[in-house]
Amino acid sequence: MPRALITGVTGQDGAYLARFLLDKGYQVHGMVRRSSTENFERIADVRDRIQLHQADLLDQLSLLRLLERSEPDELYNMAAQSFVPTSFDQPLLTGEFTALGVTRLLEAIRTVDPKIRFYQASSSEMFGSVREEPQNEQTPFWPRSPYGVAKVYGHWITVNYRESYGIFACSGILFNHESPWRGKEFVTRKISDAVARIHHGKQRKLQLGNLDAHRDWGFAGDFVRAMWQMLQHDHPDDYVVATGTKHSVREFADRAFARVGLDYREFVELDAALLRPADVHTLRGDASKARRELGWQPETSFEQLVDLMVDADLQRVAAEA
Ligand code: NAP
Ligand code: G4F
Repeated sequence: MPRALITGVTGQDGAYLARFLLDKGYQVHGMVRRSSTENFERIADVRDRIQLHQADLLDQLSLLRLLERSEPDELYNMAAQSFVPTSFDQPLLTGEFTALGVTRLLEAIRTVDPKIRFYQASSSEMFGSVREEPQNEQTPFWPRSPYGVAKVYGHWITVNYRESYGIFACSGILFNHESPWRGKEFVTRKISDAVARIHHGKQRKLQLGNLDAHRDWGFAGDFVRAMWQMLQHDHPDDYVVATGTKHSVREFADRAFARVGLDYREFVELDAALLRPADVHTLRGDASKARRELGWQPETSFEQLVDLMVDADLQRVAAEA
């Protein structure tokens, strides 16, 4: 039975990946950090099939022990401070988690078992102020936030440990991917949650920032498959994972409100406090390398994604009521 270790197993991607690997017959281990109350909602129904271990990206010794105890064949690094606005408020902590945390894991692999295959969750935020469209593996990086800068470090240290020490280390440059398990502070889930609450009379207005930002939004369930495919390939490499289409925040809101027969313009208010010191205005990825070499392609359209997120929040809010 192959063994996989997932850091960030309590997050959106960790939860989808854990289910995917369980279905593939893996023994799944998850790294969780200590908190005063457990936050295992996303893995509640598979909790008894995952072996959880406490460790923290900030604590090198805890990572060494984690690898010794879990003995993984594959390590998926999903853990990070992943919210861009927080990275402007906490740039040093973001660097510790999202950048240096990657080196700590790679050092643990070197020390405990250099044969462990490593996946790093890199990000389209690295393209930032984009140099070309669509963005592929050769497009230069120009990050626009401390988060983006930290991810550039994580990306290059992964490449460096592959080249320096022969570790099977892959960097997946994933464009935005969403789901009903997306954190509610990210714009898509903020919108789908608001639509459901407004529909059920629990909220009146929705404050948003930059409505004209464009993103290449895909479904998280599709994207975790690409992570696994990278680690099954015959050689380690870096891949862009994206749908190849982009839409604005405005378009997302338009479709989400229309799902319940409402016009977003009657509910959305602009809040300047939600604008970022520097934003990424547009992203659109070219995943042809992943399609060609891994056989990966997305299965969920933008329209299906919006609908499934709104429908899930409608159900949840109705159940809460
Ligand atoms: P998420 O929902 O915010 O989950 C982040 C996970 O990291 C959580 O499980 C969190 O644990 C954990 N974590 C944070 N700091 C930690 C620390 N110091 N030690 C241990 N665990 C820590 O993020 P996601 O959307 O699933 O994304 C997964 C990864 O992909 C992240 O690295 C993100 O930056 C990257 N990424 C995401 C996207 C996207 O569109 N979703 C695109 C490109 C790249 P708690 O539950 O305890 O907070
Ligand atoms: O949903 P967002 O917060 O995601 P963002 O900044 O693109 O980052 C996400 O995707 C990255 C991949 O490119 C990941 F690496 C990262 O970890 C994270 O998962 O914001 C998307 C856009 C931005 O341009 C933002 O300015 O939506 C705009 N926006 C407009 N109003 C808003 C809001 N974003 C948020 N969070 N909240 C708003 O009210």
